[in-house]
Amino acid sequence: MTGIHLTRYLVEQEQQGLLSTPALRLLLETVADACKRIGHLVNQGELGGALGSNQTENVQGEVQKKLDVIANDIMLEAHRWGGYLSGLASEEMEQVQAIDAGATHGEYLLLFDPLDGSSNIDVNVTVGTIFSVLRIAAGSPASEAAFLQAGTRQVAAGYALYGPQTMLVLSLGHGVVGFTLDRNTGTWTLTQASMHIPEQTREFAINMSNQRHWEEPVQRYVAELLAGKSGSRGTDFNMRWIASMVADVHRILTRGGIFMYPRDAREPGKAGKLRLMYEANPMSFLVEQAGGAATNGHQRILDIEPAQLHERVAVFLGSRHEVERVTGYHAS
Ligand code: AHM
Ligand code: MG
Repeated sequence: MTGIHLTRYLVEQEQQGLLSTPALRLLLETVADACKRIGHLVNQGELGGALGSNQTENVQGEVQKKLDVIANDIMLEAHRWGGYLSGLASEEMEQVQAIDAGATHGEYLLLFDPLDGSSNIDVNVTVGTIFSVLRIAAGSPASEAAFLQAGTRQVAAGYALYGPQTMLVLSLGHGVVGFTLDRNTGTWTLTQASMHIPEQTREFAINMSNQRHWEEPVQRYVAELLAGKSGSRGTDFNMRWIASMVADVHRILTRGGIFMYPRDAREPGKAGKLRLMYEANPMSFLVEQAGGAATNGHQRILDIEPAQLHERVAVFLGSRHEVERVTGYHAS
């Protein structure tokens, strides 16, 4: 099946009854087109004049990079007249945005992180766009309340990766596939027909500089990984931390591993750093669809009933055995 283009893949999924409506196909193609444009700008770097920071902060109080804002605008503009969406929400916008496309009322909602890992843009390290698609009941207004659905209700999720290769990784709820952008033809070409995360791994990802702030279960788990052969696990573990969740998750979807961003004592009022609706949910959907697991240390991430659009969550995801082990430590 590899070698086919995104459009053909989506049409085939539709013919097999694996993609609910033609509108969803067109919506996903619009997302993919927008990602192509964002990827082009990232790739242009200094030549595109869009590197560096704005003088603005987003709703999370983080300084926005110019490309964060431009990527957000590209995604908004791409969907303004499509008619497939009822509303959009993003890391870079405090409020949800309803779409007024005249007589057409879309039946879907799109949540996205326009440029994940943006601290890496200026240093030419992989960043990406994460997205999640939900359904909205016909005729309902695209208010914030309409977006607050558990991750199990996602009808599609994925990310684009702007790295040595530009890729699009996607799940419609029947496995995970990967497309590579062919720069010669400008087409997303299927290169990974079935991405699968091995159950076992000897590789972990966590920002070790926060170690002193972690809770006891995470201390215990990481200590046994670091002890390696001489400790209770009896084997050595390797560590990677790219500081772009998309890139870390892509590695895990490719060769396995466990990714952790736990809650910690720096900001005890917050459940973690990463956002549930447009980072943890879509990534957990992909990871589960690839045979892995994703929890917040206590429960499956996809089962969390969100209370707020921008709420944060602790994240443990990747190879099933390791995620189950660290989750078990939270219970004991
Ligand atoms: P961003 O969406 O503002 O880029 O922040 C999210 C990113 C994740 O991609 C990554 O896993 C994490 O922040 C890295 O955080 P830290 O700098 O604390 O290691
Ligand atoms: Mg992000």
